[in-house]
Amino acid sequence: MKKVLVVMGSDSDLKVMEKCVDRLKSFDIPVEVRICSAHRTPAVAEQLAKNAAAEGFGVIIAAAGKAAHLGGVLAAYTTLPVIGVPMATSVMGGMDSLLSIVQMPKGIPVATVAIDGADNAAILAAQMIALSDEALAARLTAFKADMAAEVTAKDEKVRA
Ligand code: RP5
Repeated sequence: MKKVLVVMGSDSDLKVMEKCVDRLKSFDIPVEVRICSAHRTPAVAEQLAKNAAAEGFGVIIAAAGKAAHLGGVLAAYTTLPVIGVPMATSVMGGMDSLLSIVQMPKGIPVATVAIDGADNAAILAAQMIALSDEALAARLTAFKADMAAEVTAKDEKVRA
């Protein structure tokens, strides 16, 4: 199975991104976590992205805050899909991160989830990997059925 590379700009992003890593692991997807900054360690970012496909990764998830260019820089050096996770920030609440990630120039997309959307980034990555993995696709189908059952149970409770 293809692996998922989870990169974040700072260890201060780890607390939020643990949800992403945990969700990927819950689907039995192999995951590697790295701290790498588009601005402080740009050469490392370049190498990570350039080597990712050859190292067996199928998707890259990039979390960053403020001037959040990490996902865009990684996407510049690979044809693997890159999912961006904007981190909430103290000054602008994460709108700075969101706009930095989502407003990519034509030709270099970064699939952007919600501010602090770590869980959805993992699920979207799993759906991408599942395109060529039937067993994982079945696990995703079961995951959706469980979510539906939870909502139905709550609906039945309020209607009782
Ligand atoms: C970004 O700036 C990081 O991704 C983090 O979200 C934010 C703060 O980073 P630190 O000051 O904690 O290194 O680069």
